[in-house]
Amino acid sequence: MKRDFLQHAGRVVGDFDLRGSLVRLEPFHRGHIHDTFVSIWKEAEGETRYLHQRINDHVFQDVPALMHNIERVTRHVAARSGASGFVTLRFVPTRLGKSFLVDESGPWRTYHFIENTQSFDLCDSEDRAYDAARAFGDFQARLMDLDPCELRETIPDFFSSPHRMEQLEDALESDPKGRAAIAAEEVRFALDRKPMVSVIEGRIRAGAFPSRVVHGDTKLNNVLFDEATGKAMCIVDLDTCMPAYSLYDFGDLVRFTAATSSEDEQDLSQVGTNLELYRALVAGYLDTAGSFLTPTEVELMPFAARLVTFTIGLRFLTDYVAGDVYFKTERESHNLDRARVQLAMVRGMEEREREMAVSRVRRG
Ligand code: GN1
Ligand code: MG
Repeated sequence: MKRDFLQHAGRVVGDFDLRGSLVRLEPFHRGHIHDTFVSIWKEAEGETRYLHQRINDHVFQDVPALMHNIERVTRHVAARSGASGFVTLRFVPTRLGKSFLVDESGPWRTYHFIENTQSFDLCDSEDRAYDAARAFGDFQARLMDLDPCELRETIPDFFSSPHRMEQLEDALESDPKGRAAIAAEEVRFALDRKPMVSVIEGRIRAGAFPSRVVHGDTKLNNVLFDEATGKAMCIVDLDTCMPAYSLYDFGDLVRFTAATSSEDEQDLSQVGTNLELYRALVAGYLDTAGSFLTPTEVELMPFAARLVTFTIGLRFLTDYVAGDVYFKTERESHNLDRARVQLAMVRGMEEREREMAVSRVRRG
């Protein structure tokens, strides 16, 4: 990050309704989309930390709608937290009382920092997987009575796998960087699986289950765990809370949390899905989401894992072919590496389809 941008950020955060004097501001390297910073403010009572984000308005073009959704969801979830010990994200308003501000560098928002928690990029135990899955299922259960019509679709067709396939086909057609040939093997793998992308949408159209509000980015590192008790305490990154199919959240959870490697591992021999972690995710998710899922959805859980993994793979592959216009990258073929990981996991899940069936997992 450039030094003058950090200085600029230092000026911007002063426009939020924070007390005391700014001690320090540092970049906080999280996610593929926004620029994130943490600041420390000193007051008479001590020091307080805040998290600031310059929102990526290339990705989220309707920032008021994005902020509307997060405010609506946090209000709803907070009202249903009861004695669960769960903490909900809270914004700090601007000095003018708004949820975000826009300056020449773009839109900015500020959250209270949630102290004494930790997050994990890789899952270290079945208990951790179970707990994360319980937390996301519980989050969805609390959103059950939020009418999806109250939320705006901030990125059109964001969760639609057929749409993601079309985007890949469009990128291949224009091929602005001549990368389609380099990714020929991955492209073939993806196109061969085209029928898969419309399965869930077909079931929803046929009325098998409704669409509902989802979190939409259920990576393990979007759960904050209490440092003292190790228990899941807060769900963060609510940018993609939108109407979709419930199982998207389960699928994304498996994609990331049961993965045996990082999302951009270059050694494909490390890539796969850990079935012990997968079983823990199934059990944890059903513990809290089992009450509202239909039998068809429960049966589709392993398929959703495969479909979401495939769909994120399509998105990385598309961005590689399109010339890295969406996800942040750190190297030339970063998006291709990410796509390879997702597609290798899809292949693994295809091979282990029988073992992943929920009826088997539950019996075992
Ligand atoms: C992006 O930036 P991050 O990591 O929170 C993306 C998700 C993907 C994810 C893949 C708005 O989320 O949809 O699943 O990368 N968010 C957006 O790691 O596109
Ligand atoms: Mg996210």
